Amino acid sequence: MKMSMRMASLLATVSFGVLVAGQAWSAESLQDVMKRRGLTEKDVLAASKTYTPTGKRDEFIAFSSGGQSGQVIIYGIPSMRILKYVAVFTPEPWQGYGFDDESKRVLKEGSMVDGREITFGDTHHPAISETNGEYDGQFLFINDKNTPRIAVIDLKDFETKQIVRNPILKSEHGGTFVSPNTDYIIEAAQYAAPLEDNFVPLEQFNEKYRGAVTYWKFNRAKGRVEPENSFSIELPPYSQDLSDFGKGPSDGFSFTNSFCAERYVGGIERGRPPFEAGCSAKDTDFLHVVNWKKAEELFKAGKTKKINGHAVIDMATAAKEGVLVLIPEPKSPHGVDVTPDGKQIVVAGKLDTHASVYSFEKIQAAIKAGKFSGKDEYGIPIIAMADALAKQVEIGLGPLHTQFDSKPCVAYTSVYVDSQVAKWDYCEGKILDKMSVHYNIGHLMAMEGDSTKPAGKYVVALNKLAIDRFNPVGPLHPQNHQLIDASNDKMQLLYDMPLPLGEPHYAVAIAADKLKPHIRYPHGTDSRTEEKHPAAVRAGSEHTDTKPGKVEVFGTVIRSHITPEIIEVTEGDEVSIHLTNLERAQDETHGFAVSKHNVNLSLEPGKTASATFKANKAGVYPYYCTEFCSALHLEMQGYLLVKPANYKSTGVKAKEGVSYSKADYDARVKGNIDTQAVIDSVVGYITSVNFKDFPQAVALVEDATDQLGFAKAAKEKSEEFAKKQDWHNAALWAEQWFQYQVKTADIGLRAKTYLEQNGAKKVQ
Ligand code: K7E
Ligand code: CUA
Repeated sequence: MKMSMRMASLLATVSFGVLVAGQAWSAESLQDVMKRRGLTEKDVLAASKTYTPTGKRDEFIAFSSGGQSGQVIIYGIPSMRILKYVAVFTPEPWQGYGFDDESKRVLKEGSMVDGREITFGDTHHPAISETNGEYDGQFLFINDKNTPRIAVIDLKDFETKQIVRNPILKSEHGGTFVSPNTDYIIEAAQYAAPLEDNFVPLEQFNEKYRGAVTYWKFNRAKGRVEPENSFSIELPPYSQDLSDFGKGPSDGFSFTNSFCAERYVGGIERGRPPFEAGCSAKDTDFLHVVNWKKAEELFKAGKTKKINGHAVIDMATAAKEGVLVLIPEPKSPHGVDVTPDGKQIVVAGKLDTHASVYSFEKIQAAIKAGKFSGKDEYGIPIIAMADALAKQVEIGLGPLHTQFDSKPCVAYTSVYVDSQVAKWDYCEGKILDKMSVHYNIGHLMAMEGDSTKPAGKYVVALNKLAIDRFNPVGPLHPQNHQLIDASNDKMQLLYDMPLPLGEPHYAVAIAADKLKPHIRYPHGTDSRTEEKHPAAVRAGSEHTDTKPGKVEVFGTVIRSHITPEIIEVTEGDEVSIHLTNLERAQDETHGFAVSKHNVNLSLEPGKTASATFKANKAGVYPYYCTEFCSALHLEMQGYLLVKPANYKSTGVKAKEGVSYSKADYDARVKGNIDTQAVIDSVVGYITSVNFKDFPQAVALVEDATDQLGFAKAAKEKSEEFAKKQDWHNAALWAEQWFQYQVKTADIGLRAKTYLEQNGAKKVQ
C-alpha cells in the first residue's frame, strides 16, 4: 500500500548495522598492518599516543585563531580532531551567523565602519578567561588585527556574544590577553597612526602618529565588555607588538613589547630603503612596562582626555604618574611571556639568538630607586637593560614565543628560522632539549601553558608552511599543527594536522573537563542575548501577524515539520520569520533556509532565531530544513508564496495527489498496532535494565516519551476523522501517528544500543 513502510524491516536494518560494526575486526595482525602501510615501531608508538578510539574523548581542547577567516578553530588534543569553527568576525552560514537577525546584530557591532561593511577579520590571539591566573573555561576572547576590535565568546554555548571596536586604534596586535581574574582584557596597537580619525601626513609621524594600549573592562557576571569602563594609555609610535599581564608578584602590571622603535617610515617608491631595513637597523627596541592598576586609578579619577569618546591617559600623564616605563630589548622582539610564578618576563627577538629573561624584582627596584638611564624623546623614563635583565639564554635563530611546562622552570620557545622547538630551563639558563619541526614555526602552545598552573604533557607547534607534508591541494596550502609529546625529558613528534582555515597565529588549550557547555537552551532562548526571545512560541500557539507591508510569522520546528508550512505574503512585504526549536533532545538541530533569499537559520534545541527580509519579487519559494534531522528530514519543507500586489484569487480548488479509502485507513491502523508491539518490546528491554543510571539513556528515553506523546495526539485526530467517516483525513493522520512511532522507535533503539554497549544490568 502507498503509505506503508514496515516497522519490522526498519528495525531489521537498524540492528543489522549494529551487528556488522561489531564484527568488523579483520584477522590482520599489527605486524601485517605495519608491513602493509610501511610503519615503523616508532610510528606505531606515536599513533598509540594520539589515536582516540571511537566513543572516547580528548583530554584537552584547543582554541586556535582562524587567521584571515575571522573565526576560531576548536580541536581536541591528543586526537587533533577538529570539533568546530566558531564564527566571530565574519559570516558563517552553518551556525546561521550573519544570516539570522540575532547574530547580525552582534556582527554589526563591529563590522560597520564609516559606512563600509567589513566582512573580513584577521584573528591572532585567543585567550581563555582566568580565575586567580588559572583557566576557568567560562569565556574566550579574540582580537582582529586589521579592524581593531575584540570579541567575547561564551563557552556555555561557544557562540560569539559581543564585538567591541577599538575607538582609537587603526591597527592592533597585542591582544587578547587577560588579567589574572579577567577584570581587564588587553588590546595593544601595532602600526602607529593618529589616534583621532583624521588625515596626518607621514612627515609628521614622530609628532602626531601614536600607539596605544587599551584595557577593556570585562563584567564577568554579565559576560560582556563595558566600553564605558574601559580606557587606553597613549604610547609612542614604536609599533607595539605582543603583550602579557603580570601575575602573582607582578599582578597589576602588564608588558607590551615593540619593534621598529626606530620609527622608520618606508617609501620604496620615493627611493628610500624599505620598512624592513629601517625598522631593524638599531640593536634594541622597547619593552613597555605598564602599571595598569595605577592607570585604572587615574582613569577613575578622571585624569584622562577623550578621543572619539574614549578615555585616554596621555603619555605625559603616564610618565609623570609612574604608569609607564621603557626597557630596551634586543632586537625586533616578538613574544613577551610572563612566567607562571609571575617573577620573570621572557622576551624573544626575531633577529637575536637569545631569549632575554627580565626580572620583575629588578624592574621594581629600579622604579623605586628612580634609577633610570634617561628618557626617550617622548619623556618616558628608560630603565637600562642591565638593571632589569636576569639572564640571556642562547636559544637559536629567530626565537619567537614562549610557553611553560607543568615542571618548574621549564619553558618551550618556538625558533622560527631554525624551525625548532627549544625546551629550556629559565632558572638555570640552559637548554634541555631541541626538536626540529616542519617549516616554519610561529607560536607554540603548551597545555594551559600561559597560566599560573600549566598542565604539561603536550606541546603543539603552529607551523606557517605545509610545503610537501600533505597531499597537494593547489598552490594555497594549509598550515601544519604538529603535536609533540612533552611528558618525557626528550620531546617526541606525534602527529601532523593540516589546518585549512586561514593562518592560525596563536592557540590556547584547556583541560577538557573544565568546559561545561549546555546541551540545549531553555525553551525559546535568544542565544545572543541569552534571554527569553520575545517571539518564542510553544507548540499549538504558532501564529502569523499581518499588517500592511509587514508579515510576521511566529513558528516552530520539530521532527519533522515546520509550523507553518505555508507562508503567504504580498510582493513588497517585509517578512519576519521567528522559529523556535521545540526539541529537547541532544543534537536535534534543525535548519531553515528559504530559496533565493539568503536565509539560513541554525536552530539548536530550545533556540529561537529570526530571519527578516524583503519579499521583493513575486514567486514561489520553497523553504526547508537544512540539517538531516530524521528519516523524514527531506519532508521538512514548506512554501513561501509571494503574490503579486494586485493578485486576485481564481478560486481554484486543490485536488489531492492521492485520496485514501477506509481500506487504506484500516491497513495503516493495523500496521501501527504492529509497530506499537515493537516499540513496547524496546521499552520492555529499557525498563528491564538500570537505564536510570545512564544520563545519556535517560535523555533518550525522555525524547522517546515526547515522541510517543505526539503519536498519541495524532492517533486521536485520526480516530476523530474516522468517527466522521472522513477516511482520507483519518488515513493521513494515521500516517502521522506512524511517523511519530518511527521517531520513537529510532530513539528507543538508540537508547537500547547505548545501554547494551555500556554494560547496563538487569534490574529485578
Ligand atoms: Cu607571532 Cu600575530 Cu602572535 Cu603570528 S603573531 S606568529
Ligand atoms: Cu529538521 Cu531536517
